[in-house]
Amino acid sequence: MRILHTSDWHLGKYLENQSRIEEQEKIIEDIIRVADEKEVDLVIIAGDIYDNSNPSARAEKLLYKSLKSLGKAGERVVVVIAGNHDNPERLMASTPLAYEHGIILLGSPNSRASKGRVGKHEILDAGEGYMELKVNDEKIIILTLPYPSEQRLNEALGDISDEKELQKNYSEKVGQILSNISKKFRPDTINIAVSHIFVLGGETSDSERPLQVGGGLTVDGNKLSIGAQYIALGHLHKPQRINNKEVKAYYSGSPLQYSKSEIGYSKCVYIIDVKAGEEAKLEEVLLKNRKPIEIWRCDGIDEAIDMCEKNKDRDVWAYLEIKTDEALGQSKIKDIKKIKPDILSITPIFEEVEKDDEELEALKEKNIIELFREFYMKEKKIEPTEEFMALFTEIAGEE
Ligand SMILES: [Mn+2]
Repeated sequence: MRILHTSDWHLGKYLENQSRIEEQEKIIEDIIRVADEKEVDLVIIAGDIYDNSNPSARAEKLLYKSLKSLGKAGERVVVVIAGNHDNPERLMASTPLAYEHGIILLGSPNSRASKGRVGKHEILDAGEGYMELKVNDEKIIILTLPYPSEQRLNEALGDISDEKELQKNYSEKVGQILSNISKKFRPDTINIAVSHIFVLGGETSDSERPLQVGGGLTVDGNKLSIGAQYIALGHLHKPQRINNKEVKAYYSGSPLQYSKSEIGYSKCVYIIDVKAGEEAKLEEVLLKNRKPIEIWRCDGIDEAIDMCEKNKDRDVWAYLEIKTDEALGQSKIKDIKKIKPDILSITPIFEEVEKDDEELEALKEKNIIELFREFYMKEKKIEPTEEFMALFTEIAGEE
């Protein structure tokens, strides 16, 4: 069986108030072309389909159109799970229309597919967190763990009355669910899993919303050691294998650069060839970057205007950083954006005044109270009051 693994489409996402929907339309056309050319049997989209829980009509239309093309009138099966950006119920709402197109949508860890026809194929068995499919004469068991928020995780674990069970941490609970459902794996079937989780040690970028404030919802890679031939993951936007040699689990990454921290590498989808009882083979198919994000560093406003003139016909997004010793006026900013509307932001970089050794020595001599008094006078242009200084002294913990 040949599988295409993609994730983190983030349909409807904006970058610094600029819509990316046209780029998304094009990149998904590319992914559909890869699926066709490679004659893929099964497509997995591992979460973060939309960028937020209330997607625009245009984003929804793009998803439906894309899934329909990927399903190819039921010739292919498409499995979609929710990520932390998706609303699980919303994602599953089109289920009544989906099955005959070969599309299975799963929102929560305890969501289940329906047995029976899916496009031209069949779901032989299904329960919470797993399904057995018959795709063109091959049988495959897919464990499905859509984004497990702590609440959804506890719901999936069912009635936990035991205090000890409740005390288990996130990673242990995810491990427990995976190990439970992995009992469905059989030697005569292809055995894979799909989830949207953050595995410890993964390399992050600036466009993933942390799964939880403080980033507590991480899973130890060892918990994924469940006998799957391949685990298709979503959440991290850089394509990567998880940091565990025993487990064949990959993040496909997002198909587009969604932040400037994603400039230094290519985006891709994975094609996996897998048979029952054999090791899965993986191929990385690179995606074309039609509109890269760039950072332009310019020495002064004139050089910045020059840079925009030179690049105005190139299809790129640009962050503009301008070395300057004065604030940039609104009219200058307007001028720049007129030349190159795809400037994402303009940041003035004020040069640090170099301090000579003598000045540094003098600074060392001063205590924090004196330094604060000088700083205050420089900023406010007046002497701080005695009360104010007393308050600062108290906070600073000095005599
Ligand atoms: Mn994401």
